[in-house]
Amino acid sequence: MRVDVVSIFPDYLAPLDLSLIGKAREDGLLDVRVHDLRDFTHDRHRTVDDTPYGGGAGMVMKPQPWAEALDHVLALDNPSGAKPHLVVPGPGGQPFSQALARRLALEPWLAFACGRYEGIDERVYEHARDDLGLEVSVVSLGDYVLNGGEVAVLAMVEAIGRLVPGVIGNAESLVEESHEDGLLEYPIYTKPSSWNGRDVPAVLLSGNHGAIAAWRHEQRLARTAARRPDLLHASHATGPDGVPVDITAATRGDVPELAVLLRACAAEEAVATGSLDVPALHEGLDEVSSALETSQTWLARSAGRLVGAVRTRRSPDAGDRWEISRLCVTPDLDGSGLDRQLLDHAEDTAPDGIRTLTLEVGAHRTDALKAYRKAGYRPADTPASRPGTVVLAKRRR
Ligand code: JDE
Repeated sequence: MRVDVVSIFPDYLAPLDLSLIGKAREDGLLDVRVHDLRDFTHDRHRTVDDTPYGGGAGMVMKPQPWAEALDHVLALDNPSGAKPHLVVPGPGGQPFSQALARRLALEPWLAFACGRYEGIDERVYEHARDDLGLEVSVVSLGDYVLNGGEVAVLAMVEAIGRLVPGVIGNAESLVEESHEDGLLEYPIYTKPSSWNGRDVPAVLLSGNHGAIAAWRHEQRLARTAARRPDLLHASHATGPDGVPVDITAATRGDVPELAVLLRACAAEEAVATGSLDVPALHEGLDEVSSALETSQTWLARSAGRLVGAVRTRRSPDAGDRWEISRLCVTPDLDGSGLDRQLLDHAEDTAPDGIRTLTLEVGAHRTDALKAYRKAGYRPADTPASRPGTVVLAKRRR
């Protein structure tokens, strides 16, 4: 793979001579060339920046040196016959990831443009795309600001370079690593088995390979849930035990998603009772939205995904009664305990002075009814507001 890097600090890229990437360069697997942007200026001060049109803080990199630097890079010998894919590190780019590294590792030729100051004149990007015919990607290492793209290029060339065939000897060492399958790595240990009063987990010394694999998978899930809940896909969810569930008050922005969840629960009830007389089935965005004004809706989210909801309000008829309704959990988390978690939350948020808690629920939901009985609810005198439901009540402790 051919790599060209343009920077006003070419020495910053010196680490590319070291370690695995340096070895790959020696072996001819990577052909890395670093260019000084100031070589493409023509004034005595070798100026690469100027003040921004429209005002604002800082300086902007001028287009002309960049255009000449790109022309120079394109004119260099290139065995692949292709044009380079131009990668510009910047905080406003698409996120760099293992998946993007894998795609870029398939390119025969990458050119990196290291910006400094506030960034590069926008016309450089347009020129590279429209006039030079390059594919241009602005890529971010993360949501923070560096002084220049050089450190980002070091990271990207290392992540991409190690994926080039031959750079890493053992293909297996690539497969098992973090981010290749969406979970973080399990904790690892080496000898001695006891060090400074700390023992290696006994299961790892047991020789029981099944138990070791199960333990490692558990560790990966727990670690990912704790450090990177955003990585946890629903397919890994084992319910509230495995994935932390966040319960927060619903706001206007939650309405579309919440309406879909409530429809799903209402549809289940309609199917179970053979009746379309299920109020939640007929509620659209407006009803769900206006319910936020007259009652409190709580949402359960697991790794960002809406997995449950419950509605509470003080009874308009009897001020000492707290009405809990629309208790709804996604089908894949049925029986996970999330239902009970939401009910507990609905009870805990009842204000002082509440004597009775009521819960209206579909009469067909026998498992749920059993669980509510266990939670202290009994059929109430209050008649159900519609067929197919029962009202349960319990005294507040
Ligand atoms: C790369 N994540 C962050 C920084 C910049 C204010 C100050 C500076 C090409 O334009 C750039 C490049 C860089 C350097 O890269 C990063 C980075 N991944 O900071 C700025 C923008 N605004 C502009």
